[in-house]
Amino acid sequence: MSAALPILYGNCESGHSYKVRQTLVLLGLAHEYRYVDLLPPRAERRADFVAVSPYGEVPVFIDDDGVMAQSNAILLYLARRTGLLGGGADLDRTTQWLFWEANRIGFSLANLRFALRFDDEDPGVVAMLRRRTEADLDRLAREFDRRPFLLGETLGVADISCAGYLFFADQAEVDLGRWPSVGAWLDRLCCTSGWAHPYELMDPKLAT
Ligand SMILES: N[C@@H](CCC(=O)N[C@@H](CS)C(=O)NCC(=O)O)C(=O)O
Repeated sequence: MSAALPILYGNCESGHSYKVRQTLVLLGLAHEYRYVDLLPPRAERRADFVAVSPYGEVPVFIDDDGVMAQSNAILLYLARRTGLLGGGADLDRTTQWLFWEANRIGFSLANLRFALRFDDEDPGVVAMLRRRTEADLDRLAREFDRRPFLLGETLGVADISCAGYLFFADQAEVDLGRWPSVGAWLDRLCCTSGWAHPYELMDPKLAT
């Protein structure tokens, strides 16, 4: 084993980076958080990141096993390696939710927020993303009408992933008050020891 800590490259506006760092924190896995400024063009970002990043995006996670990108792939890797947060007997259902998130919330709400906050708003695109976000929240609400967490009684990476971008709902002009069971689930997550809001956990001052 190398003595070097695992490295997470991320950014405070990136819900995908937040998902990984929140998982590392909840698992108690020490790591070095390296901040990547995403404003410069890809080739001009910090050189150590450009050298390792397979897709030019954050997050990127590096440990003794190598370099990994794609937030949900990293979550799956961490859950499987530790057998925790849905990585044990529930691994197949965890995988199912992570794939859902990548195609739904991680697409709809993430891009709705991006369009409204960082991009030129194309009204047609915004309307499509809003419809899709609302459908995704309807779907999540059906789960939390029946169970406290996506896998049942305990928190897993499926929850961390599906919740990640919901902490930016206000920036997407989405009122979560319409989905009270989703709000109650987010409250349960926030009560979990070690849980923190993205802007707190991803604060550049905590990074190298
Ligand atoms: N599917 C990827 C999405 C990663 C992603 O979209 N990263 C954004 C920040 S949230 C990024 O690096 N944007 C900068 C760029 O594309 O140049 C994942 O789940 O990790």
